[in-house]
Amino acid sequence: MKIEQVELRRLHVPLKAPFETSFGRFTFRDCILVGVSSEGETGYAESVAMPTPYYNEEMTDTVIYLLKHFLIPQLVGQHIDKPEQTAELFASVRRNYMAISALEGAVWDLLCKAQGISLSAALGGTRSEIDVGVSIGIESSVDHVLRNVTRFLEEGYKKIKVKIKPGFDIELIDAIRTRFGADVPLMADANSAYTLEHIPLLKQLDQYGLMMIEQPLAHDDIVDHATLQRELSTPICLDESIHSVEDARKAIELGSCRIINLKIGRVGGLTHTKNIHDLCARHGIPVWCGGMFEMGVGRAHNIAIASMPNFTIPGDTSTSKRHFEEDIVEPAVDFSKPGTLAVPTKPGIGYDLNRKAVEKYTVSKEIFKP
Ligand code: OSB
Ligand code: MG
Repeated sequence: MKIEQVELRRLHVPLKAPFETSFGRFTFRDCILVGVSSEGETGYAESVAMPTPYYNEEMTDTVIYLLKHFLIPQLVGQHIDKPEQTAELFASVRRNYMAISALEGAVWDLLCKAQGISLSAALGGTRSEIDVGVSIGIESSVDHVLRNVTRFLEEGYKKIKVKIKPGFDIELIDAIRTRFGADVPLMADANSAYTLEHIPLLKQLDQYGLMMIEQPLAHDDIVDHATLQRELSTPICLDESIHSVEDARKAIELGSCRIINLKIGRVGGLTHTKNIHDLCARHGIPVWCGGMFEMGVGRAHNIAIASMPNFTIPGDTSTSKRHFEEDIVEPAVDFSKPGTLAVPTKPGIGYDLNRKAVEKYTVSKEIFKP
């Protein structure tokens, strides 16, 4: 199909409650919604970049710059018949994976809609339902986190992930285990807040039977993580450090992790996500789908990838109401039964835009044609 038009919107959507990590505090979603159109169909995707360059080097403004000045001009007017062609088209761009991913994901949705198949089916998804976990931010007290854990366990979430940082770690995990018992599927995400000097402290976590510890060391490291993994019985899961299939191959070879958190935006799109998924499956490394406060369109993409066979651990693919009063898709993303999301079978991402909500939250809009 010939790509006829790309629409770029920036949306500002408040989070229900501020979310704090070791690298910053978020109060709203600064979302880019991309629509790619051809032959009367439009495919949609979101950028997952944050408003600040503290998760990785990208941020909303750099994503918009890349899209406007490099990526969209290369795509409009092109004939695209296989979704993998978009990844090839942008293969010579270094990094800027969240920008590439926003456009690439919209093309996948467009082609699936044109062919009448669901995104899950196109990716080789094998699940009709996925198990769902939740990510809980750092709070001003351990008690506050305990209250959040109670609430999300009651809602049915099947994995609890808590954010930790030095000074807000052992006591927190100890309190959760003491209150909720050893059987709660529990993990911690450090967002790179530790160094090898913390080995004695991190070893203390081994006694709590965590499913994994996510990204304890530097965002650009896979060497020290291998050293740390040799010292820990708790599996290390990498998030920030994995940007490509090559990163994943090297991390697996070095023994830097036993699990990988896959985020479509962080690795440059669905084609690369699928390739990393397949590589991990061949090496017996389970993967799960991370979250970046996606709105409904991004959530729908996440649900589709989580239906692939090696996504064997519940992801951070919580429902719309976890972070938002109102979503930009209808119906909003909600449990089919507690802790479970149904994988859509409709063409493409399987959710329709809630156009009224999209308009309400749009702060700027631009249209590109050949
Ligand atoms: O490290 O997984 C992370 C949010 C923003 C940036 C990084 C991360 C996160 C989350 C939130 O953990 C997951 C979510 O609820 O979408
Ligand atoms: Mg993480």
